[in-house]
Amino acid sequence: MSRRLFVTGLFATAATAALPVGVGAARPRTQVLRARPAKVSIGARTVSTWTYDGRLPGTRIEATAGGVVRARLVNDLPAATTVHWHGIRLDARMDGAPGYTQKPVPPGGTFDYAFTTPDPGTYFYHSHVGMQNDRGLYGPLIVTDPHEPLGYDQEFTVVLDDWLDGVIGTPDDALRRLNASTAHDDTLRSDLLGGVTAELRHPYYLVNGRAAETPEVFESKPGRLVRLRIINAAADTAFRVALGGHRLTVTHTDGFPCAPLTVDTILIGMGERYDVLVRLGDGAFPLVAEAEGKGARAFAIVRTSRKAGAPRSGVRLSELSGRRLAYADLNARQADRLPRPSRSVTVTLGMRPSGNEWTMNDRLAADPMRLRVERGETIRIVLDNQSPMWHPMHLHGHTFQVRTSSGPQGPRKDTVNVLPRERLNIDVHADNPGEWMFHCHNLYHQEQGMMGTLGYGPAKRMMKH
Ligand SMILES: [Cu+2]
Repeated sequence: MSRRLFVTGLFATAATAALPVGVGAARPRTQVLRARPAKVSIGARTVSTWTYDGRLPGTRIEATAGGVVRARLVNDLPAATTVHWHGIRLDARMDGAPGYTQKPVPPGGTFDYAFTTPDPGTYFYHSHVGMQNDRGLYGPLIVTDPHEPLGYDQEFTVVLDDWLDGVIGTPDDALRRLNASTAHDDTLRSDLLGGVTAELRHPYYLVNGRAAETPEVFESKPGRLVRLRIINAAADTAFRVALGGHRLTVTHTDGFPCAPLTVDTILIGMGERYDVLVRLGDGAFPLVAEAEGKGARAFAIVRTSRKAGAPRSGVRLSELSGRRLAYADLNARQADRLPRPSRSVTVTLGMRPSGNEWTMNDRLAADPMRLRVERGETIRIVLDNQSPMWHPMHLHGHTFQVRTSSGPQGPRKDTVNVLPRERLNIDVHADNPGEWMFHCHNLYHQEQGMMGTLGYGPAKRMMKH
């Protein structure tokens, strides 16, 4: 009896993965992602790095809600790799989690990803092997809604990144330097993030692969209502984002709609996404992403007038210190609110005395914390940060609801920033069987151990690789 139920469950998953459904879902073409070393211009200089197809960011992949993404990873790197589809509630076999859902693809190998994208929204894809995401191995993944309820005239994808590869060595070199010391750089501080905010200074901060000196220019017209899809693909940098002379109406958090709210600035952690609407004025406006606690910024220009002079990258913006979005301001729409949790588990975020080992329930990635759930239940995870740094915690395969109060409120998200000494509740509805990574999206913390799992049924052993 139970076996039959199990098989039925499997079939349901396979059918969902294989069949495009929804309005106008044509058979999609296969997107080839060739991971390869390349020299790319970040505007300020040319750097040697690892990319998808020699582009930075990788190609914008567009899908339709209910449709299917087919992507062939071709690995021309000198190292094994995978692609993770960040935020997508997909079939676990397609999640690109090395050691959990697939063996990393060796040099010269290929892997065919095919999965349904059930929920519209702003997502991204990136390598999930080692420090590769702090190279150029990332790109936007936009899932459009065939019944898009938002009216707007134009949209821009704004991918933020911190950059060191090919400038001060590789990210692997940077990780080795961090591991050789027990100290933290005390000068990287932000009150917003509760103290020391990052592991290291990146020499450049990028919008769509371009440094502030030679910025990306988004062209539009006065009076247009534009949708900015803001993605933080950085390894170690939270950004405070503002558009000079404008306020931002937040409409989505991590792909999911929220009750619209207008603010001056948003703080976006690694792995988070926000969609905002802006009615543009007449001129050339600075789009600033302040690298929080790092005394530097990513910068782009939104231009609606040919005549207006270009703003300088160092321009002071009052919006950056204006009203800032807080999680407590955000509410998922009624249809996306999760049922009441039936039980609660605590996940303690910690740091070992070495200063470069980060733990979940006192465990490191090599012998990870494994939360167990049963399909259909809703659990509350209490994220209890007893470490001295903030952590953007990301759960694969699910979008949880952040509970900032005891009521039904709170946004749907897949990545949430937890400040030092903070306890934050997230509710997870277990509707997507698999063994899922649950980790800090500070890539340095991830590689220093801050990686656990959330899985269905009895604990499984990791694959050897
Ligand atoms: Cu962390």
